[in-house]
Amino acid sequence: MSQHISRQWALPAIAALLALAMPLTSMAGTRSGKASKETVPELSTRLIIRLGEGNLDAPLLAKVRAVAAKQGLNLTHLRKLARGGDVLDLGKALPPETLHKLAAALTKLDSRIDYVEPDTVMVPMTLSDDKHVGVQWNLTETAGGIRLAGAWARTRGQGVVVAVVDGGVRPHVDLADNLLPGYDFISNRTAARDGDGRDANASDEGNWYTRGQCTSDQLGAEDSSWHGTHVAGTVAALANNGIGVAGVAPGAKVLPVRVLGRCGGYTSDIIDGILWAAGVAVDGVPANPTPARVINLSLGSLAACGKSMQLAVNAARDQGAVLVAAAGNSAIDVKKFSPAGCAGVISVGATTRSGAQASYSNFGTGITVSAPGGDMRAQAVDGVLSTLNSGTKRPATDVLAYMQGTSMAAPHVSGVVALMLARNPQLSVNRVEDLLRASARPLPGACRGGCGAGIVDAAAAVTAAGTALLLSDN
Ligand SMILES: [Ca+2]
Ligand SMILES: [Ca+2]
Ligand SMILES: [Ca+2]
Repeated sequence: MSQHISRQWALPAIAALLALAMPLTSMAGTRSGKASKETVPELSTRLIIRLGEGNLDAPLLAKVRAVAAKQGLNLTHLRKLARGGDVLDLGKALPPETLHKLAAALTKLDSRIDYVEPDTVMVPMTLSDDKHVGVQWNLTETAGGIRLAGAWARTRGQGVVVAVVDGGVRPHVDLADNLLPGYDFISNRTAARDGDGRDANASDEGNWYTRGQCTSDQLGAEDSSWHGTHVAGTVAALANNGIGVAGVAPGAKVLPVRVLGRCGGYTSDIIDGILWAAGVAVDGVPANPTPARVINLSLGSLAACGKSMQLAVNAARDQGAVLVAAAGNSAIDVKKFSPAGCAGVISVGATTRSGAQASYSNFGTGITVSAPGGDMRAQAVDGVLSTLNSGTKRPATDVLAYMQGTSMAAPHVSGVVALMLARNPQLSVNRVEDLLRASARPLPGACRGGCGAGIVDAAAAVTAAGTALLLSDN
């Protein structure tokens, strides 16, 4: 298997995609080292309400509406959530602190109300998006890589579905054959850019925005990131096809679940996406014909895990899905972050090419394991290379590009979990986490504040999964 890996990265193979990327060379390096976006408080127009018992009936909704009206808000009921709770729209965007106060006041309004919480906006966990072409140190190098070759000798993830709950995907030539149809859960048509609410087409339509559209403090404009395509490529880009990159689990299939559009995505859409990915029925959406065993969440917000998100995580786990979340890029304790700070989620910190904790990575006892997220401050090739699109707004041509962030670290772990489950489909959600921790290797570089059990080790994890298989057979 290892000779196949080296052939995959031979120069002629890379040259094929380099040709596609040529028009982009003038952009190289221009967006490196930019401050992370997810630390900026995002505006939300929505609340989630959940009752301890019964349904949100018209009289209770009227009471809630009356409180909102006193603050000049025209509150409306948007829809029910898949596993209890309702989404309310306030008619206008409020800063997080205002929304929290309103939620707290509404929680106390009636004894039937279990809680009201902000429908927090989550964003991708990427730091930068420079476009270059080179080698995949993250999979192979001794210092910072995940020791993939030894795992591929046993499995490439055949038969496992990995949901990428993200911004949707582009049908990149080095990825398309591993993409399932998926679904688009973005309920806001402006954010979705596809002219409607939820639909069966999970294509990424571009998440570019102009100055002042997305944040309360009027930061600058952003080009489309094609983040979901990059994350999906790290999970399962095609291997041994003579072009581009290889994913961690090229035998697995990616289920694209689109939840992030312009300005990010609402928690209410993300939790419905998570539930659907795991095989839970969601109102108004056809049943998922290919439920995922692994759910990758390279997204988040600077907010502790909310009750609605925790309930969704619990329900997905009950379906047998392993949830893997980016720890976040704010260099703070992961417990202040969601969904990485939720219980029952495999929370992934980021490491560099030399195997040290990445300076931006969140940390803490809540980190399960670490994985390559890259650090592009010195040079772009120290980032994580994967599939991307060249379009600055609308999609254009297929390219490969380096990105960095815990967004890039999480799909390494999702891929490794897919390899483990292909090796041993009987592994429980808890057993996967135990084996991942036990098989991780210590960081060869520095870590402050907690990097979990170490850098995920694909070869050791797959071996551990196989050993568990032998034991369970006895
Ligand atoms: Ca749509
Ligand atoms: Ca769509
Ligand atoms: Ca390839």
